[in-house]
Amino acid sequence: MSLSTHRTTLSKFVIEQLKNSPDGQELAALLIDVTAAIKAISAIVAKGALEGNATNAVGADSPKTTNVHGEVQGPLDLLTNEIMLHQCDWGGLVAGMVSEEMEKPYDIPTEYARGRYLLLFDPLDGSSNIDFNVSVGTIFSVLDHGKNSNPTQADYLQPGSRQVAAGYAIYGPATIMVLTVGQGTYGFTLDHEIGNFILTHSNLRVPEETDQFAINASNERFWEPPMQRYVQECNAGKTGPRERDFNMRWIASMVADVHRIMIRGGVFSYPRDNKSNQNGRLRLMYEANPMALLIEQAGGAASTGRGRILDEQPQGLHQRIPVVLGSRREVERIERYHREFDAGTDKPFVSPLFNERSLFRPEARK
Ligand code: AFP
Repeated sequence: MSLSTHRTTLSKFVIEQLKNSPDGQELAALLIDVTAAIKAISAIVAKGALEGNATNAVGADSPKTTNVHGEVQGPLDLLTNEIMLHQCDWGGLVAGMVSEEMEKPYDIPTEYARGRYLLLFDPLDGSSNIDFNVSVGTIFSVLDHGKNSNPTQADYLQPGSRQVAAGYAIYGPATIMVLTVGQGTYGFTLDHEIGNFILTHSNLRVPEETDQFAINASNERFWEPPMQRYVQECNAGKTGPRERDFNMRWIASMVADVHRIMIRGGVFSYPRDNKSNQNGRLRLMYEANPMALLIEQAGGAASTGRGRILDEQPQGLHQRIPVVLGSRREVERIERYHREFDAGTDKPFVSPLFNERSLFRPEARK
């Protein structure tokens, strides 16, 4: 066991990084509360089948609840949601919270003071993977409400560029928390022996060159032509226009896929499709926005395919958004393919299925 006194804990790090920002110490205190919630979630997730409620299995006879997206909520989705709410509602730091698991924003109980921040989160992302022990995570975003009063729904609908902090925790072989307060992206590993997150990944940088992409390839027939073009070119490898071989990885747990990209580079996409929801699967406010800020702060790029995710004006708390993020050059290439498709200059890549009358054409979508 190494108990070096020189290691930087997450608490020390955020207090230091925010010491010159107005209201920075309140934000640091909120991030420390979020960290406490993440430690509790990590402990519960690590118990696996040893603890009755540490599984997401919904028995055949158990009552099933669904969240606002129509997805079945398992016991762990609900428990981790409660942990996030109750670790963060009491300290006079937040004005309100929004969770993937709740249709409406959470109102701070009347007995507690209101703070100036809005906390938005997905308490257990990738939770459909939990029962076979694949990494899952928590994703969160912090917005500034600017006043210590109850927010309206409209107060939450701020573009991601206005986030004052964002982060994710990945519950894998190690529990790692990746955080930004707008001054770079940093990673902290939970030292279970002392119960502290320790700075282990200083100033993360997404590698620019990459040979990897991450996408649910079973949806290929539902994607727009520019995304099909990108993946077909990667799959063509050395013999195709990219003149090199690519690898594909898909864990189906966004935190795990994004964390790999943070470390190894690559591009992650859940693109626009015509399957069930034109905007893909991921939620803007508590999945795409925080990941986009973390990736940009690490030198990468995050786009809808047609524009910067962080510039999107949210229309709803649980709105979905197409996501393309990771190594900057690859994201820019995919944006270019979208531009060429929209301008009709990508003819060699347009199949008869996606011709001028295609439902995917911008004019047909109006
Ligand atoms: P769950 O939290 O319902 O498991 O969803 C996970 C997720 O939102 C995201 O973490 C993955 O990238 C994506 O869904 C996987 O989606 P597919 O099941 O379509 O591969």
